Amino acid sequence: MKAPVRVAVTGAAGQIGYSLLFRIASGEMLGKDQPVILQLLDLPQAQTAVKGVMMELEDCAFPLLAGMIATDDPNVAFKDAQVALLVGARPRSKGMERKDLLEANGAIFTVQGKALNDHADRNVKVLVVGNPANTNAYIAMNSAPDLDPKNFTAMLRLDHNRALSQLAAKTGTAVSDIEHMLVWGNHSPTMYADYRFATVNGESLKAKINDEAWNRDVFLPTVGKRGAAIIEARGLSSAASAANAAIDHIHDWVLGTNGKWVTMGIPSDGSYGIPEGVMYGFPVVCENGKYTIVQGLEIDEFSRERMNLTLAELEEERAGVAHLL
Ligand code: NAX
Repeated sequence: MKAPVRVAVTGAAGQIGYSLLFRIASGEMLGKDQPVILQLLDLPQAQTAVKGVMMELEDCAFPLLAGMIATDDPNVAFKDAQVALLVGARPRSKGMERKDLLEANGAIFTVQGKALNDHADRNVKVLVVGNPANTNAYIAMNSAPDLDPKNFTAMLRLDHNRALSQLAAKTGTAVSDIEHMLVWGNHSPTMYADYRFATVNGESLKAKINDEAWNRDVFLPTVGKRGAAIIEARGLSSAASAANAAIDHIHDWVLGTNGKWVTMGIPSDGSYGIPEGVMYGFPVVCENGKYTIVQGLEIDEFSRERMNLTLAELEEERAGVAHLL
């Protein structure tokens, strides 16, 4: 039996937490032979609800669940954590300005970044889901000077998966037959889902669709505004699909993608002209617990425009939190 992996999850009493924890405990994230210990963080007023979730986790009698704790202290939650899923964040309330939202989340992610810095395993893999995910990840990364910046990532996988399913529907193909699709930039409606290099069963997807107006006027807005469409239909924000994307992200980062491209929000190394350190969605492949940016893709004029637009938004958010770091 392998030694258990310590997985910290914040926002454990929330909607995404409720979809996520059971799948982690059943082995879907780290493998069916990998025991896990769950270290659950939520606010003091949510501790009773976390206890309820833990009771349900117990009642599943998962063979791979080797232990769990609940706490409202990030220093406890992140102790020796090897994977940290930062889901809990301050939602935007009515009348709240973007600036106030950044400020409120800045307060959370500076503290959590420092707690990771001081207590987590030195190779901890951090995924930030809580919005604004890229900027929250950027704040956490910059609050953890002793950890490798590469260990901090933001979730673009939901956008990636949403784009895949739209493309499969458009072309009447299976999601699993589509390869080399990617998403650039911020997890926000400005993201740029790019299928110029995508193939379906080896054939060019772009050639198959052959409709630039559809790309611009239907596909990109549909993927970009999918979160809002789900809130409109369900009365609640996407939770199960977000949890699923988080599972995919960590699964692929830890266990590898076998050459398949996936999208991760990662600190830029300057590739594709994206300034170093910006937490930006890139196409990557993963192997041996490490991701590598797919290089050499040609950037045409339309793509550069879209990549710059989403970059400008991230730069603006970055400037908005600069005083916190
Ligand atoms: P919920 O409001 O259901 O749950 C959030 C939980 O986080 C609550 O239990 C709350 O008490 C807790 N929390 C708040 N501040 C905390 C802190 N400082 N430390 C620990 N826990 C804290 O939201 P849910 O639907 O689960 O969504 C969670 C976050 O994911 C939100 O920020 C949401 O915007 C974001 N999303 C991100 C997505 C992505 O693709 N990156 C997609 C889905 C989702 O919208």
